[in-house]
Amino acid sequence: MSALQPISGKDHAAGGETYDVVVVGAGFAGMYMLHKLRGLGLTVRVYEQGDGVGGTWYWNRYPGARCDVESMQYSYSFSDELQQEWDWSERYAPQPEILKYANHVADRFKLRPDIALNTRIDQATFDETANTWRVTTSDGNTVTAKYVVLATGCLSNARMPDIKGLSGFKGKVYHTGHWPHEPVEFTGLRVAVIGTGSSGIQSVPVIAEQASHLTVFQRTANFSIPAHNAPLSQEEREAFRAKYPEVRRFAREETRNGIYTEMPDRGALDDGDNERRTRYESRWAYGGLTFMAVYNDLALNKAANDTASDFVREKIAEIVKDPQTAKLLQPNNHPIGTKRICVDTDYFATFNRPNVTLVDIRSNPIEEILPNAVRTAARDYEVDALVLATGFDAMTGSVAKIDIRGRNGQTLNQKWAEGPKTYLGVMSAGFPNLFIITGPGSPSVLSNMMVSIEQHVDWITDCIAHMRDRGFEAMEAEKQAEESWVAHVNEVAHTTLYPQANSWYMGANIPGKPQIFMPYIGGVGVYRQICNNVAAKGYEGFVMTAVEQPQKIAAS
Ligand code: NA7
Repeated sequence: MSALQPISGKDHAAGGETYDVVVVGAGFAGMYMLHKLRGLGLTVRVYEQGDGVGGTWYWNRYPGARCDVESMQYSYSFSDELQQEWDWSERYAPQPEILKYANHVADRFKLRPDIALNTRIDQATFDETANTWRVTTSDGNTVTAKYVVLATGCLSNARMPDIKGLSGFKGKVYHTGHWPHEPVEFTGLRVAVIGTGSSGIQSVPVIAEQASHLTVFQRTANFSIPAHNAPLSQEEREAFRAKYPEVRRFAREETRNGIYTEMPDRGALDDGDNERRTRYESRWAYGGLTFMAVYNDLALNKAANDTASDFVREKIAEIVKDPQTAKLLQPNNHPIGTKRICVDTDYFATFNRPNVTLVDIRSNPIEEILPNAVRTAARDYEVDALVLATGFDAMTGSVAKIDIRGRNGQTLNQKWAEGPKTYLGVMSAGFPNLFIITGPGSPSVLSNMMVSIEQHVDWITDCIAHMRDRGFEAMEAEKQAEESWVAHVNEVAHTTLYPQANSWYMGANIPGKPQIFMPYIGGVGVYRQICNNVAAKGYEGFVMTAVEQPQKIAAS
């Protein structure tokens, strides 16, 4: 008999329900995890703090929010019926359409009955005697589960900047990562956007069309490539669908970032100036994240990277009419691609509008927010509304908000005080039966998240089935395996240019956060192979334990 029979019912000791698995978060990771675990016949409860499914696409509903991976690829591949029947309207779907897709998936696979909305998980404590987790929800209930899966998302913990006077601002204050569900109207208002990462870059052109005046406060100029977004025709969709088997296989197995694209076979310095320029022009005209795939050494070799960085800087100077504004918009403190490259629609051209002003807060920092203005060292800018596009406590922020206690009462926050430590990004030693989807130490945010989510969910499902079939009660990463993996993740990161940027990949956007390169940069295909090999070797680097058999008493 398997050790893990489907269980559900009252746990009298805890006073709450008992499940095989508790999943935290009902974004794309949590929903697929639920679907797969149901396939094993397990009882699952998903807890979601929002009042709807969709995770990051539920919260990030700021003007202009859309995906930076093409929608035909930023979508589930696990169900061919789903990928054949869903019609994406544009090359890069806007946020409302992605949220609609998430809701469609929830309905189509009848996921909702097992998802508790408006419920935050506050605490999870491992019971070493029972090999189970006691999970406490924000409404004060405690449930018990053999496994907990953290599907909490990597960019889900919006970060409010610590700016003096912010709470005393008299107008409306919005954070792009926590946008209200009610319509927001900027018509006739003087608006400030603080922050020029992806969220700022996507929202600025849209807000500029509504506001009477828009002031953009920029601390760091970012590289952005035009999306060249456009409606998808039925023929384009059909053509793409016809090649789905190969697209999906290639994205999973052969790529670094989970995006089906041409693989570069040469370095930037292998071409002369004219040939290089032609290639960059052609990728610029194509648009999007795959700009970095022109050459195979842009993330590795500074001289190679400089050629791409210079090209984009020149493009900015061509687009922006005022030379001083153009200069400020040209990124100059990090190699292109070492902060997540942005994908925009008319971002740089927006600064040619008479109602848009760019303020460089690197040379003139914001000193405080007054009730009606943003005060920099140089002057005050009167505004009626503030948009904070200041990003997230990425990768670890949402996990850190839960009080997770593993063996010997150690908290995950204590263990990760000097930076996240995981084995393969899926488990942390000392926290048995606790899985993380797209956690630090996995390709995660460096990839098409859909590809990485599906890979982790499939791997975790296989792992739980393996344990069930062999009667294992607990699974845990070995400390030694974890240490080697953490060292490997770090070592690979430092063979690239990525650590040269003060990015959220490094935790550098959060004061006091340890600066460790968090995602695994070895590539999606390579990583998948490593995970598959680990599983094939009986989950090498993990310890699995069976329940202790009662001692037989010798018959007298
Ligand atoms: P990002 O990429 O972290 O961008 C945040 C921006 O806000 C960035 O320009 C920051 O400047 C700026 N920032 C942060 N704190 C402050 C303060 N206190 N004062 C002024 N400016 C500040 O977040 P996004 O939401 O745009 O994008 C996150 C990801 O979502 C993106 O990569 C895509 O994958 C989707 P800094 O660079 O730190 O100088």
